[in-house]
Amino acid sequence: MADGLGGLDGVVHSIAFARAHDLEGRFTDTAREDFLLAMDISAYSLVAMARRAEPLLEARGGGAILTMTYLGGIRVVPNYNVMGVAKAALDASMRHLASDLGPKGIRVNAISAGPVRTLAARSIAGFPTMEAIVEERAPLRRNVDADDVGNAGLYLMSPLASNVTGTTLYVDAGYHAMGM
Ligand code: 0WE
Repeated sequence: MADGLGGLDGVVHSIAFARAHDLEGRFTDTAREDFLLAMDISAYSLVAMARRAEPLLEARGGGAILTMTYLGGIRVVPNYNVMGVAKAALDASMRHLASDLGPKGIRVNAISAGPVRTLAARSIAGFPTMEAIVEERAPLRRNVDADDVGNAGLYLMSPLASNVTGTTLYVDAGYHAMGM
């Protein structure tokens, strides 16, 4: 890859999973197996991906890794449950990877998006209610769409963010700033 033909400039990590029955009811009732499944797919996958991407990014003289997180990793969002715990692990993993890979010129960041209406969102009970709450309370009084997230992702992956690493960029119409 020293020939300049191989390698990667960046990698976007955008995968999460919890059993549907764990995204409702009490977090207290989460089974060990389901907890580990959510952590494995939603948090460890970033570590596994970063380790494999590292030599490919290094071959290009550095690069960027981006992951997708959610407010439910730092605060209690009803029903987010085990996914909140997995996002907390993902956030901490992002910072540790930023520390490890920074000396190689590899930046690692996260976007914390507001709820986005996607295919997966359709199966989440109470999603329309969440959209209504965001429209009512977020400073910008509107919901976030995929383009909003894509634009912020383009920034973080680009040289415009050349000295930005180990951080979370909120793309949530300002919702996270509110206390009530
Ligand atoms: O991270 C997420 C959801 C990710 C997700 C979605 C599903 C649906 C289908 C993970 N696992 C599954 N498993 C399935 O079987 N979000 C940020 C969106 C989301 O999900 C919620 C939310 C929000 C916001 C679930 C409960 C409460 C709020």
